[in-house]
Amino acid sequence: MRFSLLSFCLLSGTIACAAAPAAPAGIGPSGAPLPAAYSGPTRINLSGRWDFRLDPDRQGEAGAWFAPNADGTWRKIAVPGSFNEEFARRPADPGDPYRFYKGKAWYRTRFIAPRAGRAHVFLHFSGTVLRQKVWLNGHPIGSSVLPWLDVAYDITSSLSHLGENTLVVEVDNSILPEAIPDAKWRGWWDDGGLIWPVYLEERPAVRSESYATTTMLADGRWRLKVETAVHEDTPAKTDVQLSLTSAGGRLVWKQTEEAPASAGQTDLASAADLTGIQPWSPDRPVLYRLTVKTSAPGQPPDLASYRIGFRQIETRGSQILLNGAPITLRGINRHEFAPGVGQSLSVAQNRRDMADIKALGANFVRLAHYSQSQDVYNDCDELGLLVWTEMPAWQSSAATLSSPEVWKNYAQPELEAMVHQLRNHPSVIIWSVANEIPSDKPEVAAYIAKAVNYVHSLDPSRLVTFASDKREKDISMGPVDIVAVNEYYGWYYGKLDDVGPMLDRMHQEYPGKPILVSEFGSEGVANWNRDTAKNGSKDYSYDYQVRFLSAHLKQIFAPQRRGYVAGGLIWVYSDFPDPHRINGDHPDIARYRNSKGLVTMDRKPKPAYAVVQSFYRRLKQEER
Ligand code: ADA
Repeated sequence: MRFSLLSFCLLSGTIACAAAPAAPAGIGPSGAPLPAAYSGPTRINLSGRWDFRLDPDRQGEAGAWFAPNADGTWRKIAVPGSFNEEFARRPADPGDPYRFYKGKAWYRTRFIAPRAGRAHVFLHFSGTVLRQKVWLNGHPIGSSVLPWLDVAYDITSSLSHLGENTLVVEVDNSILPEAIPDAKWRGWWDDGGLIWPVYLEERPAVRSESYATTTMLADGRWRLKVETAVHEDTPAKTDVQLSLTSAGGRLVWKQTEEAPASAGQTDLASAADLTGIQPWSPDRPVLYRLTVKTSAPGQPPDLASYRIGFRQIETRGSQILLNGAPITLRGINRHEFAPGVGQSLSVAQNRRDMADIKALGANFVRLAHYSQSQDVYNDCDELGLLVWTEMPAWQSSAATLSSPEVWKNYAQPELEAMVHQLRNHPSVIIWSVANEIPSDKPEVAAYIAKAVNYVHSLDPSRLVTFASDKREKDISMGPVDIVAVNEYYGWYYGKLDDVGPMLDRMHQEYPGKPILVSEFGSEGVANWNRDTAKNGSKDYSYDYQVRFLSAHLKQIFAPQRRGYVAGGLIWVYSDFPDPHRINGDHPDIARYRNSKGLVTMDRKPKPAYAVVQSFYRRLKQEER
């Protein structure tokens, strides 16, 4: 069975997901269709209680657990969800067989297929940690090694329209030594499972398969470019009708393109110069709706509809320009995590988080360190939050990053899927290719150059960078658009006042590039008692968190640095469970969790929240 990659999907205006290369063989995007808003009800949600069993001895495949009637003891589990979260005893218990389980686990569900109406049925997994293999009715469907990304398979030929279908998925959350992420990964809790929704999407024989929308500002006018790929199972006379409407439903632009009658994929591009456009910005996040209707004789039209915004991001010397004007980025990092659900947050919880980040006075968020749920990007589009989004090369080793196999099977397909899945969100302005890697080594500099150039070739309209913790020792900054530094002066090393001078030195080294502080933060734990803390311990008090952030904000956003420091991103919005902090020299009160949040895990604001809020709001007012 053919494995398929989707590069984008939408339903009723909800951008859902996108492509994903599969299997270790390094298969590139096959150009499978993108789920879309149709004229009929074509999306079937497979969420619910599925059968589940662990496979600690890795016997499942040899024992044919994928067979529709495989016996053995299966228990029930929520999909979407994580098996580490669902079955773990809390709080973290090192003896817990589920909390720390790393390995294979099996999921099974049964469903009735839609009546045979459209030519193709695609099966989507919106997010898996870490890898998956899929069987339908006992037949192998495909596999994927791409975590936190949408993966889709064309299941048409294995699907039964007559009776029940049995879908079986093997998930493996063991960490591979050389993959992305690799064995160095300990940056956040590695909950395994089918963490985001699973659903079916029907598509006709002639359909559009990818959508890339670019907006460019030139001489006060907006140019819109829409690129689609039309797929025809067999040659057909095909029309692609594009239309753009305002939020109020007013028709702004319409154009029809003809695709040649030829089997397979044809790339189409349309462009228009438009007047009277309201640009998208954090202060006025104006959205339009683009509808792509692909029609061929004898089939219902293939209809995709999604929201776009007119905005341009670029650098000029050491400044970042949004829609032609310099912008100061008041930012914060965010993990997608909540207690009890791991990374499977509800749409409402994601929305609450993003609205709270907006209320903080921020105009910028780094979605660290992986592609988050599609609804998070939708929220950012709507609320007006600029986004830095990242591939999960978290502290990956030099060996991993310089391996041609890792590039072929993980890095390259992950970068490609990330760009294809998120490129129509106006909020996304920065692609990041790594976090805290050994960027003081030549082989890592070579990786950065390759990754940055590759992402630029996929999307020349956005900025590309990575988060470096090497500061002056970094030798990989040549190809990046922004010099991004993670710094923890006054926490892991140095003094609070060291930040500004380091930024000035970085500017001297890279006078032609904007600088962003991609992480800065200190822990804040309720009732931390400095007097009883061990000698030499860091200060985990709420007071110190306020002092730390005030000192860093003052230096990062100092008026005299505005010309070259484009902004900063606090580490982090909410506390989260952190495997780094299970053992080591962390005080008991800070074990298991990273407490650098401005809000606690259950979203209660710490004193630092109000301090940052008044700083960011003042900054915003000063800019007016
Ligand atoms: C790193 C890393 C983050 C976070 C932070 C910390 O720099 O990029 O993921 O874990 O440190 O709190 O130590």
